[in-house]
Order: sequence, then structure tokens, then C-alpha cells
Amino acid sequence: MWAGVCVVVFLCVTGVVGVGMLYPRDSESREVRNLDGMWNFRADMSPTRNAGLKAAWFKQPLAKTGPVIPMPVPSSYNDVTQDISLRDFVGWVWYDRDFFVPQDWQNRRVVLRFGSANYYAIVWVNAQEVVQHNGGHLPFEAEINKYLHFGGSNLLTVAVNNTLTQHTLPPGTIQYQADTERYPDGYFVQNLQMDFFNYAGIHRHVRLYTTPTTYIDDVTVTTNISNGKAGIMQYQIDVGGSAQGSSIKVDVEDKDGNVVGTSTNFTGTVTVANANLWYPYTMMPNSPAYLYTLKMTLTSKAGTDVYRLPVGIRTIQVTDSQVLINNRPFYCHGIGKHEDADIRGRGLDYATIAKDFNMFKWLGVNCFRTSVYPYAEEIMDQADQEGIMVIDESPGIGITQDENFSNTSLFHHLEVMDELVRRDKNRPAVMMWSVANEPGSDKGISIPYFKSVIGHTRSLDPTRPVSFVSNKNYIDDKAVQFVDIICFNRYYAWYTDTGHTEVIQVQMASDMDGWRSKYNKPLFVTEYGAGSVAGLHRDPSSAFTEEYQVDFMAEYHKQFDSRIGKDLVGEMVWTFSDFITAQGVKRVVGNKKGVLTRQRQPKPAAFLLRQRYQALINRTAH
Ligand code: BDP
Repeated sequence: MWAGVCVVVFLCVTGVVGVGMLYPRDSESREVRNLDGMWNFRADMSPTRNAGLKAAWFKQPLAKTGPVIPMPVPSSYNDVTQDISLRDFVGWVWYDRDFFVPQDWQNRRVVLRFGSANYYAIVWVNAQEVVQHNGGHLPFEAEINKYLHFGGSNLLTVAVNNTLTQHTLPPGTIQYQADTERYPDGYFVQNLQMDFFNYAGIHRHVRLYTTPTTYIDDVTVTTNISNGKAGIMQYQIDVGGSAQGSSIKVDVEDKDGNVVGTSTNFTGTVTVANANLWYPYTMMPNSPAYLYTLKMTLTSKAGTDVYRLPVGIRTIQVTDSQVLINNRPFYCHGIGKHEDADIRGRGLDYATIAKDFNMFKWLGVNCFRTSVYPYAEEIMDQADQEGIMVIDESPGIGITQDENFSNTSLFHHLEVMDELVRRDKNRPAVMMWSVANEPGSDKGISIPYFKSVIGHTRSLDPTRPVSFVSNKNYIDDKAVQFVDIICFNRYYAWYTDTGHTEVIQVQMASDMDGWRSKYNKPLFVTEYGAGSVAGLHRDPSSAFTEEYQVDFMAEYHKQFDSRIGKDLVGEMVWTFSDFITAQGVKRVVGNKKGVLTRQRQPKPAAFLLRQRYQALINRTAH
């Protein structure tokens, strides 16, 4: 019916999983050019949202097809204007801009890369399609040499569709209302299966970068420790272009630029004697997060290509009751969050990244979950550099309807895991992959589905634990059998027994005992939280006041304290800051479970958390 949706479904054949997706980095042989800035923008407001594709708006500058407005890239487009129809828009939006390519790029490989665009994107350069991408939170790129005017101006056009269907991640549905006595003609809404607002647009950097025509396409590094001292880096380098006759030099450099290990093999091992290990900052306060540089120099007929990858040497092991980092127990006192902030929605912003990491340190947070989709690479970089562990989660939230477990959905989920692991596999901060949040894991059909997604992820990366986050109980859940760590979200005294904090300890205790006795695996409470509207007070406390959030959390903390060092390996409060959701009677301008406001100002709950986490640093650090 609605052409916008059909296009999404039928074009989904473009699985863009090539070998590598290295982050663009300048080097002796590579140039990176940022295309961020103010682009031209136009939403396709036609009833079928299909006018732009039909009339091929990409064939000419967007401004010639109709009125355009300036739109910042990166950002979500939703909150930038005063236009309610744009805020709540569903369908195709169009962006374009010019860019110049110097003549001397002609002999290099030129790549156009998007950090992410939510959800489905089609990209044209000079009116020719160069790439499509299905999925809202991961990078995609295309080699664009054959479309370029070297030494001249080029037109870049992007169409982005935010429609969520039963086979997207997260899934959603488009609901039409045919009753013309109650709804305007052609009325439809996007129904969501998650509680965060479906911010959309070009959310992350758009960049051009160059490489020689024979180039380092990908590198995979895993690390180990020998005799407690020597760091072992096992790596594999993939070459793109014509690799024949090429050679490689691998140098491991320490922070001062000293070469501490070398190799000349494409696949091999480099040993660093007396290595500085990578630790989360709470385990090694004086020298956390030590990063070496793996400098790769490829020499071929096409010249030399140099790429530098930061590498942290560390191991992760999971026993039946502990997580060990470099053979030492690690307790995660963490937080769940969203990328949500201010006017830009989920668009990348360095000030917000810096503020959020400063708030992590202020609170004493030593890990976070990329709830509930993969975060920007620049956020992940910060975690690597500051020594904050990450549960790296796919956008698999809301997998609850039978159709969401179909083969079409499964295929896409596997593809998303390919892309996520490909992007983040070398990051020391990533402690675990989470393939989903709160799926229908009590259903029989979830068994083959999660067996497949978890098994596939484990085969992509055998070095890290894999899990998903359950909101079912130990009796009903059918998919937790496949995970390495049992992650679960609980809202006792919030969604059930609202207002009764006295039930928390008893309910949490029997819950955790149940999981333990059934599975004998480590437990991780990935969400617990109560809403509080900043400035709302009541004493004695009641739901939605700042006091209630504090009372509520304190009860959970007592239960956690009794299990740290036994079977609980982590706790994460939900959530870091208030965030915008779809409108609904349960949400007052968004979800208020933040311990910070959306502007990152602490509520009393943040001071409680800070006190707890700073004390936990002292208690669990060594
Ligand atoms: C959990 C979801 C999370 C929600 C939270 C809530 O995992 O995404 O925001 O509930 O209701 O079920 O606050």
C-alpha cells in the first residue's frame, strides 16, 4: 500500500557486509575530509512519501525540486525546526550538498563513509547510486571513484527512511486508519515496540577518505597474557586491491612511540615483553586503559599504505560466578543510557560525549551498556581511552511479535551482528556482546532464533561473552540457556507493586536464587529504576518524586551488596539521564528514570549512586 514502506522492504537485498570497516584515520598515505555541516534538506511530505523517488530528486540539486531548509549533519532532524509534521515525520527525507575533489585524488581510492543514518539510506553521487544501507546505527561506505568529477564539484544526495517494519531492528508497524469518520484521509501512524523516540536522519559523521589502490582493508587483533607479564597480540591483516607482491611491516609502539615489537607477516603474533595491560580505570587508577599503537605499513606496486590501530592488551574470562579481567575479578558498577540529548536528538556531539564521560567518572561508573543500539564510534573510542567497560548491544529491542522471529528478521539480525562485531571487535573496552534487549524469550520460537544469533556472534568473536537482556523470569525464559552471563531487567516496586519498596529485597532475592539454581551462571542486573520528575517532592516518598527514586534504589543496593563477590557480576541503574520517548500516558515528556535530567543535572539519586559507586571503587578495585 504505502510505497515508502514497500521500498524499504524490497530494497533490503543490499547487504553491505564487505571485509573491513576500519575507522577513517589520517596517515602518511591517507587523507580524511569531513563532509559534516549544514546540508540542504527536504522531507517528502507526499501522501505515499514516494514523490522524491518517483521524480528522481537525486538527478538535480534538491533545491531545484522544491523548497529546502538547512539541516545540520550530524543530527536528528526531528527537533531542529518548529514544524510538528517534521518532528513526527515517517518516511523518506532527502539531503544534499556539494563537495570538491582535488585532481590529485585521481590515482587514489576515494571512499565515502557514513557513521550511521537511521534507518534505511540510499546514497547517490552525481545522480548515480553508490550504496544502500539497511540499519540505523552502524557505519557503511562505498568506493566512489568511478562516480567522481576529479578537480571539480560533485553532488552528494542522500535519502533516509525511518520507517520501522516487523523486520527492522528495532521492529515496528505502520498502522493505517481507514475509518474516515474518525481519521483524515490516508491517515497512518508508526507504532513502536520500544519506549524511546525514533529520532532519525544522518546521525553521525559523513566523511571522504583516501587510500592507495592497494590498501589495508581490515585488521583483527586478539590479545593474551603470558606468564603474567608478556602481552601477546595475535593479528590478521586483510588487504584490499591487488595484494600480489605486497609486503607488510607491523610495529607495536608504546605511548612514547618506542617500538616494542615487530613482525613482517600478514597473520601473526607480536609479543610485548613487560606489557602495560589495559585495565578499566577503577582497577588501575594510576595507569588505566593503556593503549599501544599497532602501526601497519603495507608496501605494494600502488605505493605505501599506513594505518594505525589503538590496541589494549587485556583478557576477559567468565567463570560460573565471576568476570575476570587480566585474571582479576571485575565488578561492574554501571549505568544504562541512551545517545539522546537536546536539540540534536541522537546526533553525534563531542560536548555531550565529554560531559557524559565526565559524569561517569563523577558518579564512579566503570561500565555502561549501549542500550539499546550501537553507539557512535567516537563514544566507543572514549571508552577505550578512559578505561570504561562496555556491554555492546545490538538494536535488537522489541523482538516480541511472532513475525519478529521470522527468517527475514533473523537474517537481518545476523547481518547486524556481522556489522557490529566487524566495527567493534578490536576495542578493549568491549567486555560483552548483547544481541537483544527484552525479547519475547518466553516463546518457543525464541529458542532457535537466539540459538542462531548468539551462536553466530560467538563464532564471529570467540574471545568475549555473549548475552541478551531478559525481562522474563527464570521459569519462563527459554533463551537464557545460550548466554554466558545472565543479564536481566527488573522493575519491582515500579511496574509491579508500585510504591512498595518493601517488596524489593524479597522479590530480588528469590529471583536471583532462581536464576542461580537453574543455570549456575553469573548474574548481571542490567536495569532497575524508578521515574522521578525533577523538582517533584513528597515525604514520605511516593512514585515519581525524587525521594522515591532514592528510596527505591537503596533497597536494590542492599540486595546487590549481599551478592557482590558471590554470583552478581554487575549492576546498572536505569538510567543515566531522562530521555524522550513516543508520547503516551505513562510518559510525561519522556522517560524520567534518569539519575540526571536530560540536561545532565544530578537529581538526588545521582548523589546516592555517586556515594555508592565511589565506595565500590575502593571495595572492589583490588
Ligand atoms: C525496560 C526497557 C527500557 C525502558 C524501561 C522503562 O528495557 O528500554 O526504557 O523498561 O520502562 O523495559 O523505563
